[in-house]
Amino acid sequence: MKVMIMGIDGYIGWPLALRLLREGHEVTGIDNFYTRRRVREVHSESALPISSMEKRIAEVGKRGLGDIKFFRGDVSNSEKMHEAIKSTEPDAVVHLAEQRSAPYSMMGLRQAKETMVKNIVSTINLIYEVKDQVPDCHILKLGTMGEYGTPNIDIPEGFFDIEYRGRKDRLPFPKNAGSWYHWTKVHDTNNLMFANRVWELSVTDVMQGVVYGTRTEDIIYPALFTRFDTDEVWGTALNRFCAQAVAGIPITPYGKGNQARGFLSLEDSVSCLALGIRKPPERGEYRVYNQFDEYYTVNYLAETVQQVYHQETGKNAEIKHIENPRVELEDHYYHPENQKLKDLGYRRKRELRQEVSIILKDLEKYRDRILKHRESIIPKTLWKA
Ligand code: USQ
Repeated sequence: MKVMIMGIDGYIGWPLALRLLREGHEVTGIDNFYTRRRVREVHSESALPISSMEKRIAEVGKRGLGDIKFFRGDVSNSEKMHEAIKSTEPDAVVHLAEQRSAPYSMMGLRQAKETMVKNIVSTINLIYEVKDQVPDCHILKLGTMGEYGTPNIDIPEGFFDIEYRGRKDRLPFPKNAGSWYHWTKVHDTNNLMFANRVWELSVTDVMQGVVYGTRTEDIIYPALFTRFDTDEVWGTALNRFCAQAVAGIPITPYGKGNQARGFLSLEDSVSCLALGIRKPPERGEYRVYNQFDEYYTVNYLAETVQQVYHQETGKNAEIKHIENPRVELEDHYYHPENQKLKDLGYRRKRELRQEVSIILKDLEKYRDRILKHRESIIPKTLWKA
């Protein structure tokens, strides 16, 4: 299949490209290096060193892993989007090219607007290009589990059956996001559902949990590393906890730390996306998966990192609860479903502790890079500011 990855330079985009090449797909990528720039702005960098896209592609070619065609450009620019789709005519497009940080979107009006425009416009650009040029193309769009929020009832996969005043219907599950970023994903979902209804586009809307890990089966040596962020804006919970342990600074559950989220490893994320490509929806179908492996509380993850770190090194990592910079429930019911991917054939590859051990070992070699940017790890972005 001809697959285009929007956001090929990102944490998930790059390993997905490696996986799709190995599975024999023709891979095209587009990226404007937005995340690299924005991470530099918060005085941080990827803890694992990554080379330029040119060098990455050359490395892949040299090792005989395949050819990647690359477009440099911003997908919220409709001309760039048009050009990329026109010259590629993909069978499937994976859209990972959105501003992905909740804290970034909460910094102020400029960042909130930027997140709204980049995210919603890139998806509407893609919808129109697919409708006009490649109507049979499968759109696989990265949404987020955070679209649902933390309701006091079970979370189904996209839709649920409801009875109200004696009548029944099957409706989209109510959304209740916790940042401007997460709301943009809700708006994307609405737009994709509508595009599917009107033009019968084939869509997979992936409600993904928080991803962790340094490796996939394809990242077998450092020249193939994907980025790994540790700062308060671009780093995510478990990855940050591992970096904090390795750097000898306290692990930071926010508030009480009883807040739960769905999590999955980078390997599982890439496997699931590749599975979604291999097994597309029916023509004209809109399908939703909840893409996570297990749900955990932040405290459980902090303690797991502490225990694994002690086992591996004999050293103690400190856990220090800090005031929650976000507005979120810290004690709540959480029970999302994730049956659909299992039905398609998804099975987790490694246990949480094994994965944490791999992350810790990888980061140990780059401890100095984490420490160099230690100021950027402490939360400064406050939801209420
Ligand atoms: N948290 C801590 N300590 C930290 C960092 C985070 O306790 O040092 C807590 C947060 O308060 C939150 C939870 O961990 O309750 C998750 O936060 P996160 O920063 O790991 O993830 P989040 O901001 O929700 O966003 C990330 C990705 C985003 C993706 C989302 C999936 O950045 O792109 O959509 O995970 S989900 O969380 O399921 O919505």
